[in-house]
Amino acid sequence: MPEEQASKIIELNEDLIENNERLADRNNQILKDNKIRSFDVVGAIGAGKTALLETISERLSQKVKILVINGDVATRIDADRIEQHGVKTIQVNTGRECALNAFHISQILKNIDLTNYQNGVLFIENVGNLICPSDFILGAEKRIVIVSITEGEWVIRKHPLLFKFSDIAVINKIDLNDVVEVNIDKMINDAKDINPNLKIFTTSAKTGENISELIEALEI
Ligand SMILES: Nc1nc2c(ncn2[C@@H]2O[C@H](COP(=O)(O)OP(=O)(O)OP(=O)(O)O)[C@@H](O)[C@H]2O)c(=O)[nH]1
Ligand SMILES: [Mg+2]
Repeated sequence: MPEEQASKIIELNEDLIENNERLADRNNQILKDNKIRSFDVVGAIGAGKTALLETISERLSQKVKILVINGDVATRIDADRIEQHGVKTIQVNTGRECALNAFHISQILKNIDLTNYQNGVLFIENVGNLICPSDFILGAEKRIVIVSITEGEWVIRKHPLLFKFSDIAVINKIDLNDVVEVNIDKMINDAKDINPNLKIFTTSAKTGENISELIEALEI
Protein backbone atom coordinates (compact mmCIF):
# COMPACT_ATOMS: atom_id res chain seq x y z
CA MET A 1 0.00 0.00 0.00
CA PRO A 2 1.40 3.47 -0.87
CA GLU A 3 2.68 5.32 2.21
CA GLU A 4 0.30 8.28 1.72
CA GLN A 5 -2.74 6.00 1.57
CA ALA A 6 -1.62 4.13 4.69
CA SER A 7 -1.23 7.34 6.68
CA LYS A 8 -4.74 8.45 5.64
CA ILE A 9 -6.16 5.19 6.99
CA ILE A 10 -4.37 5.71 10.30
CA GLU A 11 -5.70 9.30 10.49
CA LEU A 12 -9.23 8.10 9.75
CA ASN A 13 -8.99 5.47 12.50
CA GLU A 14 -7.74 8.10 14.95
CA ASP A 15 -10.65 10.38 13.99
CA LEU A 16 -13.12 7.54 14.56
CA ILE A 17 -11.73 6.76 17.99
CA GLU A 18 -11.58 10.45 18.99
CA ASN A 19 -15.13 11.01 17.80
CA ASN A 20 -16.24 7.91 19.70
CA GLU A 21 -14.65 9.24 22.89
CA ARG A 22 -16.50 12.54 22.53
CA LEU A 23 -19.82 10.72 22.10
CA ALA A 24 -19.00 8.41 25.02
CA ASP A 25 -18.39 11.45 27.26
CA ARG A 26 -21.78 12.80 26.24
CA ASN A 27 -23.47 9.44 26.93
CA ASN A 28 -21.81 9.38 30.34
CA GLN A 29 -23.13 12.87 31.16
CA ILE A 30 -26.68 12.02 30.01
CA LEU A 31 -26.68 8.87 32.17
CA LYS A 32 -25.36 10.80 35.17
CA ASP A 33 -27.89 13.62 34.70
CA ASN A 34 -30.62 10.98 34.76
CA LYS A 35 -29.17 9.20 37.80
CA ILE A 36 -28.79 5.96 35.85
CA ARG A 37 -25.99 3.64 36.96
CA SER A 38 -24.34 2.03 33.95
CA PHE A 39 -22.15 -0.99 33.27
CA ASP A 40 -20.47 -1.96 30.02
CA VAL A 41 -20.25 -5.76 29.93
CA VAL A 42 -17.55 -7.02 27.57
CA GLY A 43 -15.99 -10.43 27.22
CA ALA A 44 -15.13 -13.50 25.27
CA ILE A 45 -17.64 -15.12 22.96
CA GLY A 46 -19.76 -17.58 24.93
CA ALA A 47 -18.08 -16.75 28.26
CA GLY A 48 -21.43 -16.29 29.98
CA LYS A 49 -22.20 -12.57 29.65
CA THR A 50 -25.88 -13.17 28.97
CA ALA A 51 -26.15 -15.98 31.52
CA LEU A 52 -24.68 -13.72 34.23
CA LEU A 53 -26.95 -10.84 33.20
CA GLU A 54 -29.93 -13.21 33.38
CA THR A 55 -29.03 -14.12 36.96
CA ILE A 56 -28.31 -10.52 37.94
CA SER A 57 -31.61 -9.38 36.35
CA GLU A 58 -33.52 -12.14 38.13
CA ARG A 59 -32.09 -11.10 41.50
CA LEU A 60 -32.32 -7.32 41.07
CA SER A 61 -35.41 -6.70 38.96
CA GLN A 62 -37.68 -6.43 42.01
CA LYS A 63 -35.35 -3.89 43.59
CA VAL A 64 -34.42 -1.53 40.73
CA LYS A 65 -35.51 -0.68 37.20
CA ILE A 66 -33.12 -2.34 34.77
CA LEU A 67 -32.54 -1.73 31.08
CA VAL A 68 -30.24 -4.04 29.12
CA ILE A 69 -28.82 -3.13 25.72
CA ASN A 70 -27.64 -6.24 23.87
CA GLY A 71 -25.09 -5.98 21.10
CA ASP A 72 -25.11 -8.94 18.77
CA VAL A 73 -24.06 -9.38 15.17
CA ALA A 74 -27.34 -10.75 13.86
CA THR A 75 -29.91 -12.02 16.35
CA ARG A 76 -31.98 -10.99 19.38
CA ILE A 77 -31.49 -14.31 21.15
CA ASP A 78 -29.66 -12.74 24.14
CA ALA A 79 -32.21 -9.93 24.51
CA ASP A 80 -35.07 -12.46 24.51
CA ARG A 81 -33.29 -14.58 27.14
CA ILE A 82 -32.83 -11.59 29.42
CA GLU A 83 -36.39 -10.28 28.96
CA GLN A 84 -37.69 -13.49 30.51
CA HIS A 85 -36.38 -12.16 33.82
CA GLY A 86 -38.66 -9.14 33.93
CA VAL A 87 -36.36 -6.45 32.56
CA LYS A 88 -36.60 -4.34 29.41
CA THR A 89 -34.05 -4.98 26.65
CA ILE A 90 -33.03 -3.21 23.47
CA GLN A 91 -31.21 -5.19 20.79
CA VAL A 92 -28.58 -3.62 18.55
CA ASN A 93 -27.48 -5.74 15.59
CA THR A 94 -24.02 -4.62 14.58
CA GLY A 95 -23.83 -6.54 11.29
CA ARG A 96 -20.22 -6.47 10.11
CA GLU A 97 -19.02 -4.46 13.11
CA CYS A 98 -17.37 -6.48 15.86
CA ALA A 99 -18.29 -4.17 18.77
CA LEU A 100 -20.85 -1.64 19.89
CA ASN A 101 -19.71 1.97 19.76
CA ALA A 102 -20.75 5.16 21.53
CA PHE A 103 -22.93 6.21 18.59
CA HIS A 104 -25.15 3.14 19.00
CA ILE A 105 -25.67 4.02 22.66
CA SER A 106 -26.22 7.73 21.95
CA GLN A 107 -29.00 6.86 19.49
CA ILE A 108 -30.74 4.70 22.09
CA LEU A 109 -30.40 7.35 24.80
CA LYS A 110 -31.92 9.87 22.38
CA ASN A 111 -34.89 7.66 21.55
CA ILE A 112 -36.03 6.29 24.90
CA ASP A 113 -37.78 8.04 27.76
CA LEU A 114 -34.91 8.23 30.23
CA THR A 115 -37.22 9.30 33.04
CA ASN A 116 -38.45 5.67 33.10
CA TYR A 117 -35.01 4.56 34.25
CA GLN A 118 -34.10 7.30 36.73
CA ASN A 119 -32.36 5.78 39.78
CA GLY A 120 -32.17 2.56 37.77
CA VAL A 121 -29.43 0.60 36.09
CA LEU A 122 -28.28 0.15 32.50
CA PHE A 123 -26.28 -2.89 31.49
CA ILE A 124 -24.77 -2.96 28.01
CA GLU A 125 -23.78 -6.41 26.78
CA ASN A 126 -21.22 -5.93 24.05
CA VAL A 127 -20.65 -8.25 21.09
CA GLY A 128 -18.65 -11.26 22.30
CA ASN A 129 -14.95 -10.80 21.68
CA LEU A 130 -11.93 -9.64 23.60
CA ILE A 131 -10.37 -7.39 20.99
CA CYS A 132 -12.67 -4.86 19.28
CA PRO A 133 -14.44 -3.44 22.37
CA SER A 134 -11.15 -2.15 23.74
CA ASP A 135 -11.10 0.54 21.00
CA PHE A 136 -14.61 1.82 21.66
CA ILE A 137 -15.66 3.04 25.07
CA LEU A 138 -19.41 3.57 25.38
CA GLY A 139 -19.72 6.07 28.20
CA ALA A 140 -20.77 3.64 30.93
CA GLU A 141 -19.69 4.34 34.50
CA LYS A 142 -17.93 0.98 34.91
CA ARG A 143 -16.69 -1.80 32.69
CA ILE A 144 -17.03 -5.48 33.57
CA VAL A 145 -14.90 -7.94 31.60
CA ILE A 146 -15.99 -11.58 31.54
CA VAL A 147 -14.01 -14.62 30.47
CA SER A 148 -14.54 -18.25 31.37
CA ILE A 149 -12.21 -21.08 32.23
CA THR A 150 -13.08 -22.88 28.99
CA GLU A 151 -11.13 -20.29 26.97
CA GLY A 152 -7.94 -21.62 28.55
CA GLU A 153 -5.82 -20.33 31.40
CA TRP A 154 -3.88 -17.92 29.14
CA VAL A 155 -6.93 -16.01 27.92
CA ILE A 156 -6.37 -13.07 30.27
CA ARG A 157 -2.67 -12.69 29.60
CA LYS A 158 -3.33 -12.85 25.86
CA HIS A 159 -5.86 -10.00 25.97
CA PRO A 160 -4.41 -7.45 28.40
CA LEU A 161 -6.10 -4.31 27.04
CA LEU A 162 -9.65 -5.05 28.16
CA PHE A 163 -8.41 -6.03 31.62
CA LYS A 164 -6.32 -2.88 31.87
CA PHE A 165 -9.35 -0.67 31.28
CA SER A 166 -11.99 -2.54 33.28
CA ASP A 167 -13.14 -2.14 36.86
CA ILE A 168 -14.41 -5.66 37.50
CA ALA A 169 -13.17 -8.96 36.03
CA VAL A 170 -15.19 -12.17 36.11
CA ILE A 171 -13.79 -15.63 35.54
CA ASN A 172 -16.92 -17.68 34.88
CA LYS A 173 -17.88 -21.37 34.52
CA ILE A 174 -15.85 -22.44 37.55
CA ASP A 175 -18.33 -25.32 37.97
CA LEU A 176 -16.62 -26.94 34.96
CA ASN A 177 -13.13 -27.02 36.43
CA ASP A 178 -13.27 -30.70 37.33
CA VAL A 179 -13.28 -31.33 33.59
CA VAL A 180 -11.31 -28.36 32.23
CA GLU A 181 -8.63 -28.37 34.94
CA VAL A 182 -7.18 -24.89 34.49
CA ASN A 183 -5.18 -23.10 37.14
CA ILE A 184 -7.72 -20.49 38.23
CA ASP A 185 -5.27 -18.86 40.67
CA LYS A 186 -2.93 -18.25 37.76
CA MET A 187 -5.75 -16.55 35.84
CA ILE A 188 -6.48 -14.34 38.86
CA ASN A 189 -2.79 -13.43 39.18
CA ASP A 190 -2.57 -12.58 35.48
CA ALA A 191 -5.52 -10.21 35.87
CA LYS A 192 -3.94 -8.61 38.98
CA ASP A 193 -0.62 -8.18 37.16
CA ILE A 194 -2.33 -6.36 34.32
CA ASN A 195 -4.48 -4.19 36.57
CA PRO A 196 -3.95 -4.23 40.33
CA ASN A 197 -7.15 -2.20 40.85
CA LEU A 198 -9.42 -4.84 39.31
CA LYS A 199 -12.04 -6.45 41.53
CA ILE A 200 -11.93 -10.10 40.48
CA PHE A 201 -14.69 -12.69 40.89
CA THR A 202 -14.73 -16.38 40.03
CA THR A 203 -18.32 -17.32 39.31
CA SER A 204 -20.68 -19.93 38.01
CA ALA A 205 -23.83 -18.67 36.33
CA LYS A 206 -24.99 -22.29 36.46
CA THR A 207 -24.71 -22.95 40.20
CA GLY A 208 -24.86 -19.31 41.33
CA GLU A 209 -21.50 -19.53 43.09
CA ASN A 210 -20.14 -16.08 44.03
CA ILE A 211 -22.88 -14.23 42.15
CA SER A 212 -24.03 -12.46 45.34
CA GLU A 213 -20.47 -11.17 45.86
CA LEU A 214 -20.36 -9.94 42.26
CA ILE A 215 -23.70 -8.16 42.65
CA GLU A 216 -22.51 -6.58 45.88
CA ALA A 217 -19.49 -5.15 44.04
CA LEU A 218 -21.84 -3.35 41.64
CA GLU A 219 -23.01 -1.28 44.65
CA ILE A 220 -26.54 -0.98 43.27
N1 LIG B 1 -21.50 -24.83 33.01
C1 LIG B 1 -21.68 -23.51 32.82
N2 LIG B 1 -22.20 -23.08 31.67
C2 LIG B 1 -22.36 -21.74 31.51
C3 LIG B 1 -22.04 -20.81 32.51
N3 LIG B 1 -22.30 -19.57 32.05
C4 LIG B 1 -22.80 -19.73 30.82
N4 LIG B 1 -22.85 -21.04 30.49
C5 LIG B 1 -23.30 -21.63 29.22
O1 LIG B 1 -22.38 -21.20 28.20
C6 LIG B 1 -23.08 -20.94 26.98
C7 LIG B 1 -22.80 -19.50 26.54
O2 LIG B 1 -23.35 -18.63 27.52
P1 LIG B 1 -23.88 -17.17 27.15
O3 LIG B 1 -24.45 -16.59 28.38
O4 LIG B 1 -24.73 -17.21 25.94
O5 LIG B 1 -22.49 -16.48 26.79
P2 LIG B 1 -22.25 -15.03 26.16
O6 LIG B 1 -20.96 -14.55 26.68
O7 LIG B 1 -23.42 -14.16 26.38
O8 LIG B 1 -22.11 -15.40 24.61
P3 LIG B 1 -22.14 -14.40 23.33
O9 LIG B 1 -23.12 -13.31 23.62
O10 LIG B 1 -22.57 -15.29 22.21
O11 LIG B 1 -20.74 -13.90 23.18
C8 LIG B 1 -24.55 -21.21 27.26
O12 LIG B 1 -24.83 -22.51 26.84
C9 LIG B 1 -24.65 -21.09 28.78
O13 LIG B 1 -25.70 -21.85 29.34
C10 LIG B 1 -21.48 -21.32 33.73
O14 LIG B 1 -21.14 -20.58 34.66
N5 LIG B 1 -21.32 -22.68 33.83
MG1 LIG C 1 -24.56 -13.09 25.05
